[in-house]
Amino acid sequence: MSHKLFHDTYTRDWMRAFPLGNGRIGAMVYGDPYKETLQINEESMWSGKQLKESYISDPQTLDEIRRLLFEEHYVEAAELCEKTFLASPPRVRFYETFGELNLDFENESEYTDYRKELNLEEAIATVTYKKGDVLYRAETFISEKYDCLVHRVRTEQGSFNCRVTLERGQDASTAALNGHTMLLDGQITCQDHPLYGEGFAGMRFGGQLYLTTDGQTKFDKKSIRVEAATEMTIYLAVATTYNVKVFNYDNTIDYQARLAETIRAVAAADYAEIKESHIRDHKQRYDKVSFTLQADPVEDVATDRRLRRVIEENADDPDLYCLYYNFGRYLLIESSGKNATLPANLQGIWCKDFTPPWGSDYHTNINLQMNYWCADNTNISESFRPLADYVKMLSKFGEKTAKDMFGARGWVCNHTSDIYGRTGVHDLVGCGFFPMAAPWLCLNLWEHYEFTQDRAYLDEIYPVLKGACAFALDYMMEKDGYLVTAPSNSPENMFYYMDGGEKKRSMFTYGATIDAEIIYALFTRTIYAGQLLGEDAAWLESLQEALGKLPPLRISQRYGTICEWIKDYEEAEPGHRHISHLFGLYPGDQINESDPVIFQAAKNTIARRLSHGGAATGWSRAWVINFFARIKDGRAAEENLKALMQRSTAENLLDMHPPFQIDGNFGAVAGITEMLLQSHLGNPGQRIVELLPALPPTWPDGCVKGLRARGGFVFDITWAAGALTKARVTSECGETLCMKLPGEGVTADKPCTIEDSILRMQLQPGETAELTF
Ligand code: FUC
Repeated sequence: MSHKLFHDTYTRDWMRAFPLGNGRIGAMVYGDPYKETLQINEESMWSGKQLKESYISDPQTLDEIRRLLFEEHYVEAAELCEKTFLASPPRVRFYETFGELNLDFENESEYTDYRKELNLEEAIATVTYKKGDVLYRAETFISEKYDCLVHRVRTEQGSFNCRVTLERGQDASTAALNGHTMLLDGQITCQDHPLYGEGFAGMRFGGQLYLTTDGQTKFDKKSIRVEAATEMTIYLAVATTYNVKVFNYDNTIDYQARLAETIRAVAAADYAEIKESHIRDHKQRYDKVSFTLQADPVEDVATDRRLRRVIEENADDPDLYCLYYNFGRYLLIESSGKNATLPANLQGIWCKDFTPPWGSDYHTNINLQMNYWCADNTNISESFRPLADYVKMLSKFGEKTAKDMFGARGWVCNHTSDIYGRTGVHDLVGCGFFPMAAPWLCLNLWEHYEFTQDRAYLDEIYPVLKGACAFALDYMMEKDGYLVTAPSNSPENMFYYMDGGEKKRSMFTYGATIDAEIIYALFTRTIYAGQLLGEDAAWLESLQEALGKLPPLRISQRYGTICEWIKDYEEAEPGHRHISHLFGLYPGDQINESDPVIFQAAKNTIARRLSHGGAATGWSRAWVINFFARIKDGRAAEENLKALMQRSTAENLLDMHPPFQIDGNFGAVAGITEMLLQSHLGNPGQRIVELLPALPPTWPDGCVKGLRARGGFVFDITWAAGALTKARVTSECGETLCMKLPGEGVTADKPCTIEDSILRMQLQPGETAELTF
């Protein structure tokens, strides 16, 4: 039930700072008792701009590449592809920091009684300490309603002096206009770079700070000095010239007027109301789920110390999982809910750098998709919206790429993108050539429908799904009687193969297993969607026909694992972090108990990867938790969750790839959810819900409220001594509930039928039923 992260010691380290957000604006609160820093982000602060990617691909070259691939001259095919298909410029630019709000307290006295806390229920960070007798208390939050950051410091038993500055380090200037107002104004410089393209002056941005205090204020060019104060409140508004509706910035946008308007509104409001509305808006989302594993949650031990106990002493701390879970949901609300218009990137919205790892961009060969695995099932569907809008928009850009590059219909994107609509092949063709990114993103879109059953939304996304199918149909080629993707890779692993008696290594191939799994999922969902909407009957037939020609899952003769590629190649890295060939196990559903042979091969696949050091990155470990949940091995799922804590979690509970990468946080929340409730079996029209499918022995008693199943059912589940005791289900949409029972002896307070351990119940929208086990 824990809802508070806290530290009682201070070290200046961004990976110990606490994140706040309102979807659009982010802040990391350091909690420094001398020079407090709030590192600020704004979701659209990206270098780059909308540009025309160039490549020299043409249909003849593609034919030649395919010929080389089908003759298994993979290295040669990759070389030709690198020369022709790689986009120029080959890389996307970066998401970057907005800057810092610094508060220099000019008091070097020793501090005592230190506590820095992040209250997840209220989305407020507080820092308290004493210097001598003077008690300092600071609180920070980011208001959705007023769309700005709010920071208040108060002292008791004495006053404080403080110098306030806005700093960015490059591309901006700051000016204090008077003792209350400070401005930051800037323009992102994009340097000339062979990988990122020509240099130019990019997006404009600005910040306006407004300060009130009961003390005296002075100002110089770049700072406001507050003296003899016992209270100081700062409001900070930030804005850029980015326009999400056109996927570009427009430097004619009057962002300064927007800043002035934001400050005018918040300055006129009452602090108590600003704070109350903030808490109310936040709780409305956050409170939808609660998760308890321990009757007496650990409240008095600092989060970093708890984590260290798990790491150093291998201690069991189930309540830390609850805190981690709550924190993960919180992160998605704060980075993609509320005022967000763009999806959460590799670091959500929290990024302190100008050139962050992997550009803090959108990686679409798993990372962006993983960010949203916990959106609907943990009942924060609203935070999915930015991804839906993003993919819809990206698909427009991807249509041109599909046509120009492949002469294909529909739309495509590859393994990285940005906020400017880049959809070509980036970085290197081995990993960068990943046209399955588009269908995979479409499956995220589809999942949102399955959970919400929102027909208007389905209408909206159906063309995007259709476009991804159209591309896949055109892209696949017939080879040995099967429809295969070519070129293809299994992100981002390599394999050995023989070419003319020589052993070679390649990432580039045709028909990687993941491609067929993604296309299987995409086509089956699109057929269902089309039928539901009564559209495209004949065309849906062609999808059905293509489904019959996809290569089947194969089992390795050597290892009994699922083959990662169309042939039983030896992996170059048997412990590779990507376990792409198990897409069909999770997030797909193609691999399940109905085929025990394949199911066993999937288990062998996980075992082989792990025995070779797999799951070494945070996100990979998070994926493995989901796999074990799907194979109903609660013990192994929990062991991997623990390993995630031990190896890939920082003292502020952010995921470490390493370095910080947020997908592991979100993937793990999805994994925990999957341990408690599954609803992927059956078919899109009638899913089967299963409660506590992978409960670990270390979680004998517990309760989770508010989890969402596909079909629009919200569950509160209670268990004791390792067995389900009660479930309360509310139907949101009036679908028929279909639920797999754990055993005999269930009673329900609403009419139902039970046949072959499957309970069926018809509920009206909004109606609730109680089940006792
Ligand atoms: C993929 C992964 C890496 C990293 C990067 C952002 O390419 O293979 O591990 O997560 O995305």
